[in-house]
Formats: sequence, structure tokens, C-alpha cells
Amino acid sequence: MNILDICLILMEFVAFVYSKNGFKNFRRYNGTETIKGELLQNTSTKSVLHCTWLCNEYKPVEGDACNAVRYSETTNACQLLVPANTSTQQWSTNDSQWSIYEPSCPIGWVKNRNSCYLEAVDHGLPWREANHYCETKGGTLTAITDDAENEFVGSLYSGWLGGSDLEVEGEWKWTTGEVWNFTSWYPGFPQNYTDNDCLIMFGHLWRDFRCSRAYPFICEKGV
Ligand SMILES: [Ca+2]
Ligand SMILES: [Ca+2]
Repeated sequence: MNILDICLILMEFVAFVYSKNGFKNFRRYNGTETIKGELLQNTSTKSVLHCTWLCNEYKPVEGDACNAVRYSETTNACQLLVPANTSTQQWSTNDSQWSIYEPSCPIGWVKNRNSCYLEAVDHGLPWREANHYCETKGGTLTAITDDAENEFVGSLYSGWLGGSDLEVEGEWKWTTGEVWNFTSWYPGFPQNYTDNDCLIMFGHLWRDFRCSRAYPFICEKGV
């Protein structure tokens, strides 16, 4: 056995371990719903790793990024998918010829623990519109439920969070429905003025503010 053979065996082993555990930034899709979209590329790659790499490299300035790949171990076929209004492709895990992988966070989102975060900095929006914008991206405004999350989000971003006391003055809630038991208010806040009903964060600290004001905001969705 020469050195090349040993290298090939090693590479095969690494590929095997990766295929069991998922790739950096990608995970094996095991969901029951079909993944729909339009075929971005239909090619052949040496490995599924290379196939996910192609997906990762596709980052258009406008339009949607590659959101899934599927790979055939028997034919080495690699297909990349983008979201589309008129879906030409419907991928399902029942199709045993293919293994489907998807990015663990969409391109542009930052992963921390089990969440992906996106800061909308290029345009500020009023709180309700900001939450709606996050919903169109499959998430909500960020709900911060413990100190570790507050540290992470606060060290990267500023803007609207998904908390409000819009329903009952002084009774704060997350739009996600998660329990409101962690807070990081500025001293003296919330002021609980009746028109200060929405939660905004600046550098780890929170305050209540007028929902109608346009500010940057932070979206969150599960990995
Ligand atoms: Ca959260
Ligand atoms: Ca209030």
C-alpha cells in the first residue's frame, strides 16, 4: 500500500464521518415535508462535501441564496436549489437515491446555539412592520430568554426585539409566546408610558419605546 492509497482511505473515512454528522454549516434534512424550489445547478461533484461547498459559494447580491442541495452517492450527481414562487422541484426524503442537505442557518444569518439571527441595518421599520419582515424570512423579532442569549445578541446588534406590552399596559410578552422571565432593563426602565409599548436593545440593555418609530431590528429563527 503506497502513500496515495493511505491518503485516499483517510479521505474516504473523513467523508464518511462528515456524512454521518453533517457538514460545517449544513445538516442532513430529515423532515417530512417536501422541499420546494427551482433548480439552480445540476452538476456532478466528487463528494457531497464539494456539493455543499457549491451551495455555500452561491451568494447573489439580489435574490435568494441556495437553500438546499441533494446528492447521489451512486451517480455523484449534485443539485442545488433556490426558493421560487413557481417550484419546478419537489424533494422528499422518501427518494432514497438522494441525500438532502440544507444550510443550518440561511446565508447572511449568524448562528448561536439553536438559533439563527439576522440584523436588518439597511432599513429601519416600525416595530409591527419589523416583526412582519422577520416573519416573511421565516422568523420573528428576537426573543431573549436568558443571559447568554442577551450577551450574544447585545454584543453584535442593536434594535427592536420581539417584546411588547401592547395588549395590557405593563404586562410584557414575547411575540414568540416564550415565557417572559429574563430581563435586562436600563436602570429606571421600563417607563411603562402608555405609548412606550415596544422593546428595543442598545448594547445589552433594554428600554421601552414608541412602536411607531422606525429602527433597525433583529430577527431570530430556529436552526
Ligand atoms: Ca431567543
Ligand atoms: Ca407601555
